[in-house]
Amino acid sequence: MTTFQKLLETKNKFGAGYWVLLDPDKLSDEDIPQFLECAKAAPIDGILIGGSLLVNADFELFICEVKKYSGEIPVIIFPGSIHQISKNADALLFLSLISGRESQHLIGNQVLAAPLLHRIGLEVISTAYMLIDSGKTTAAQFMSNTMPLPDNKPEIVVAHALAAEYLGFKLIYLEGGSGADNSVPTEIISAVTRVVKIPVIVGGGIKTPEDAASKVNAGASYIVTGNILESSKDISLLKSFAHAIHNHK
Ligand code: 1GP
Repeated sequence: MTTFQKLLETKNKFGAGYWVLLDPDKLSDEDIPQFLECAKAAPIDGILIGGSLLVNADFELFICEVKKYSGEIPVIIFPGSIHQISKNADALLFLSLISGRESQHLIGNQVLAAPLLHRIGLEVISTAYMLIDSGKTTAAQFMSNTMPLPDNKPEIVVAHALAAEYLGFKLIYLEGGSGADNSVPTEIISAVTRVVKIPVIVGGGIKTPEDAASKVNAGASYIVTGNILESSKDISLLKSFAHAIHNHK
């Protein structure tokens, strides 16, 4: 079974899946085993690894360390750049930043990465990545030098989502930006999921299980959290998020 099929299976089982974003610069090697014990117990359905800018950590070593303890949870690269590629992950979200008009992020980096991905045989999951305005400049906006889509114009987001589906992307990622003040509004999520058939991931600025559940009720198939677990240092929150996302009805 491919990782993509596995991700779809969790969505079919629970109605929605819970993924956690790990930033190699923020989670120390010593904390990985305990974190993953809690993640397995929660349970979470996917681990994303990546960041707009990695400064200190050794990406490859971090992936290997996480894989040692992740058990059955898929470990998926969420690349902030073409330097974030490893054959030791289970898959990679092959992102195209379709909210922007910057050719390097739409197709240039993908062309550079494709031969390497082919050589190492890593599963790729094509993902239409859209930045949604969230109240302040996020790292993803700054690093990509692109404007986010307005958060009060659902019709513009829907048009991008439809284009993504027609272009054959497997997933859509609605991104408020890591550490965003405001998460993606439920009105945007429901406008998109009413129209497109491919699964929609929502992340960025989700700080409470209740907010996560409201995104799922609006039609999100996968919820991603990152910062909240780092800032609260309370990993029992994993269970609360998983419970809210898996039992949202
Ligand atoms: C960023 O969606 C993820 O790509 C996670 O965002 O860190 O704000 O939870 P947060």
